[in-house]
Amino acid sequence: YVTLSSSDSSGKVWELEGGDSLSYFIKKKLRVWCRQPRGQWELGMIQSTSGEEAFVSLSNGNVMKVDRSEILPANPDVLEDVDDLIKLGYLNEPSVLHNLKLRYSQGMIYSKAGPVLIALNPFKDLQMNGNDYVSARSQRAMNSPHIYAIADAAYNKMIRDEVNQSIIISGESGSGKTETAKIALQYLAALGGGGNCAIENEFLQINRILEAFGNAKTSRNNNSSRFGKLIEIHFGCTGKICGAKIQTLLLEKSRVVQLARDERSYHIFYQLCAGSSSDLKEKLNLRAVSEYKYLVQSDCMSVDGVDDAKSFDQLMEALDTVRICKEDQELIFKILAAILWLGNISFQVDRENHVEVVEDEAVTSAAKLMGCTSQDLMTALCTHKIQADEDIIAKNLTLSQAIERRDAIAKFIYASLFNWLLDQVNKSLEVGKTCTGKSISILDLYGFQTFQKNGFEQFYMNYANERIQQHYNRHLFKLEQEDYELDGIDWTKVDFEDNQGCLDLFEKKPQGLLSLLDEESNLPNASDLTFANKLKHHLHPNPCFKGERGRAFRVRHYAGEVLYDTNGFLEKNRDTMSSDCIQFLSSCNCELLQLFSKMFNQSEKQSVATKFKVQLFKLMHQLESTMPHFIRCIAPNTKQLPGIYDESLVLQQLRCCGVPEVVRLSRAGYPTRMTHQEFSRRYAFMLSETNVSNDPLSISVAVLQKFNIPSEMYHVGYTKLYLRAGQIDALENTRKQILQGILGIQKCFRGHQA
Ligand code: AOV
Ligand code: MG
Repeated sequence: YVTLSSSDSSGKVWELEGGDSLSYFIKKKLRVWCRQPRGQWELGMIQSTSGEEAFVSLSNGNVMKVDRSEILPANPDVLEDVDDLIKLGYLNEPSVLHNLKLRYSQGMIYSKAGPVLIALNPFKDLQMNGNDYVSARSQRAMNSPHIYAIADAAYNKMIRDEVNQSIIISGESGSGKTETAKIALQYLAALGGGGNCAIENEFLQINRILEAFGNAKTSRNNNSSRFGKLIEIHFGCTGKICGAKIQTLLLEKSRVVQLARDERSYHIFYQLCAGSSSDLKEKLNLRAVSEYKYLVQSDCMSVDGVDDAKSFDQLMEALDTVRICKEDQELIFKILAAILWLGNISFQVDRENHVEVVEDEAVTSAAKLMGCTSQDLMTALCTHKIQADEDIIAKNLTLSQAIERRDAIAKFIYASLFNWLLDQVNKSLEVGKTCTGKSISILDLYGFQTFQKNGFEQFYMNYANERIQQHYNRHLFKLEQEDYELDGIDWTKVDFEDNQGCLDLFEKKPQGLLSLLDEESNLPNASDLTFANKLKHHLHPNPCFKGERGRAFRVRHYAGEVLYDTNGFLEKNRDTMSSDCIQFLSSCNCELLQLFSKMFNQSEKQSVATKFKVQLFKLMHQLESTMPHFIRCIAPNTKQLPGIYDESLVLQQLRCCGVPEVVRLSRAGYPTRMTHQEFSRRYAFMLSETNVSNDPLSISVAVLQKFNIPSEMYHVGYTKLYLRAGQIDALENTRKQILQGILGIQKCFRGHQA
């Protein structure tokens, strides 16, 4: 037989080993993969060999001469389309790619890689997530890989083991995380709603609100999440949903005032302009999108296939659902319109170089919407008031300072509005006091991203992805293997790409990226350039870091290298909102603005990097106490089009999540493990009374023997019982049958009594 060696750490190739293996392939006329000059793999058959070279006839009839290192074994036809990569006879890159491609072309976007669900983005509606499908799924045994099966497993485990569960969805930007999260949520709502569609509807509406205010078109994804979220669904003792809570991770607020080409600001602005009634338009003095500078700067005002006006109608309905009253809705829209008008405010410089606001419609409209006089607003934008002892000194600002101040106010108001909305949503979802059960959390963050220009936003979003990756590695590789070793299982270690080095680069104190950023942000004369130089000085040499010319630096992330430009890093990290601006907002005759300024005064004044890290750690800490289920989303192309499967793009994403390593590990490993106590508590009743001893380990062994679990399918550890894939399901089925039998007898017995 041909044996396979493991991939090297970069995951490059699986080698064909053994001296005469090629001749075996020739003799048996077996198929092989043969690497083409441009890197892609083609199926073929070896005809002859000479030294280190082989002649391979390809399926198109051509014969090519290749080095034997460029040949890999292919799977026989019967193993062409397996729903779990574990079942592949030969686990090499071309076989994995081919398998997923074949399934993708048939509309099967889900496959398993051991415990991990791989979800390829179809970029089209596959009609497989409808309501009927939900009920059909929950009734039928779930044999094929699907998000439903993952959600179902999480639900059953929560009920059975009384342990909180989590569904952790990761993948690059545009790979389908948010859609996947919605499908999981919908399924759990159907399962835990007990036939009540209200909960399903409420979740749907909440997603609408969050997406309108927190998603935007980027060059990667027309509906890109610009905030991270963790939805925690709570279930009561009977398994019914009794509430939910949404936690979020930093919203990208720079988008409100600054857009890259071909990108849009938050959907809500376009929806409001397109969909509001003429009455509302008049109240807000609202114009077309093209008249607002904040929106027009990117030259991209509409998205193919998106009807902003219709979305606005849906949004209003959603706001009703979460019980935001009409008055508050109008306040929200006023604030949004005020932000748009703020963006249109322009400045001029007088002869003494004093900056002043151009008194036009923009400033009068903004002031009116915010509930102040134009004069107040103009003063707030052009002067900086400082408290000096008893007196207040007003200092004139420069032109760039005034612009910065205008934008800071717009960003502050928008971010506060987002947080306030989230509070309202959470109030409507509130977990009842009687809810004593367990929860399932669904994590959906912003995906890993590399653009041509990568700034502060990409920096912290990619950092969050490093943390998620670490969680994934820890649970799938580290903890699993540590367990085997501790419990005395003979185990050959499976290596994986650890990203600890990169996380250290970010988090080490005092000389990690985040600490150095905070340090530099606190120095009075620091600039983005001095920050970049500081990084180069302190972080060199580090395998995950590379200083570049000028203000740039490079980080080697788990998902690839990213070149960051430090332009704007310090400013965005400080995120200052001067106290006189806050004072001004609190003086406005608008309930929400007053509330926002109060919330600001109560909040902790930390740098953005520090705040982000705290939020992220809180989320991760919460996830640590749950049993994770992993879904890896994969974007088959960057064009966001159906039917295109870019092999190298898919491959790169599969490598990032260590798919071959996960498969190898679960093939060799025991995915189910329970302590002897847990196991015996659940299954002891299935033994006849005579052979029940009190010792959990003996009970475990007795159950295994009684139900004929083959000895190679389990391992009895010191503390736990380890079972190979599929074994627990068989046992659970038997348990169900026995239980149904017992219940049947009881019913029958009661019937007789009556
Ligand atoms: P993301 O969440 O992973 O990106 P999304 O979930 O927003 O990606 O998916 C991007 C787009 O792909 C969606 O708007 C849909 O058009 C399409 N899509 C994704 N999954 C499906 C599916 N199961 N069925 C049909 N279409 C789908 V980001 O938030 O940018 O990281 O930051
Ligand atoms: Mg998303």
